[in-house]
Amino acid sequence: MKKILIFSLLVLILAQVSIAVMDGSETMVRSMPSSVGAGQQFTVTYKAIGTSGDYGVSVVDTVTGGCTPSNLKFVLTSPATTYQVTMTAPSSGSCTFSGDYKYGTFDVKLLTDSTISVSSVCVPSTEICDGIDNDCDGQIDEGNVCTCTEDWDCTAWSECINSKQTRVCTDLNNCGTSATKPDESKDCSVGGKMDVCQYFEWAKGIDDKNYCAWGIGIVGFGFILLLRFVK
Ligand SMILES: [Ca+2]
Ligand SMILES: [Ca+2]
Repeated sequence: MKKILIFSLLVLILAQVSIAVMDGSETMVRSMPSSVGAGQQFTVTYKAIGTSGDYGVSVVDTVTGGCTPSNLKFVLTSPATTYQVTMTAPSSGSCTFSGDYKYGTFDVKLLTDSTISVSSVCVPSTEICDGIDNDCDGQIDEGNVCTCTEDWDCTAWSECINSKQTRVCTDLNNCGTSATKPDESKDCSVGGKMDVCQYFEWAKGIDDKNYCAWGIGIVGFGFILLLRFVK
């Protein structure tokens, strides 16, 4: 009896937890390019917003205008937050997406309608990461174009304030990552005493710690020789 009570309590707690992760305010958005060439493929992305923990959302989308497939039905479950579909455009016209979604046992909500226009011909351009077959070869975003290479451009170092110099580095390719981002701050000294190496570098207008270390080493070695000679 005691075990049954504990088990029931556990089920009740878990039920409370699973209810708590969704409150009905969750939404879903659909995104796609605004235009596509005749017969080209394009990607439609569905993104779940406001979810946390476990969830399940069923989506039904109807496509008119000749884009295929014309009926989309899927269930998106945790931990994924996006679902992508590859569509093929007709020879001309435009396609409209209209549908709805439903999180768990909450009410059905409407997706905002989306329309994509289809140009009569596919005009080849350089393949870029945009969900469209830009070069009209039948493949979307091929050639690793979605693998972004960071290209950092940094401003000059600021004046030395509170023993720190700063600068701002910007990724010209806007990858959204910072794997190769240079340092944006470094230690510095101003108005204070310079150590022997800093003085040496300042006097010579160089920035090479090895140069200074070698100098100290040579002077030290000479001093030792001198002591031996004096003996
Ligand atoms: Ca392509
Ligand atoms: Ca592309």
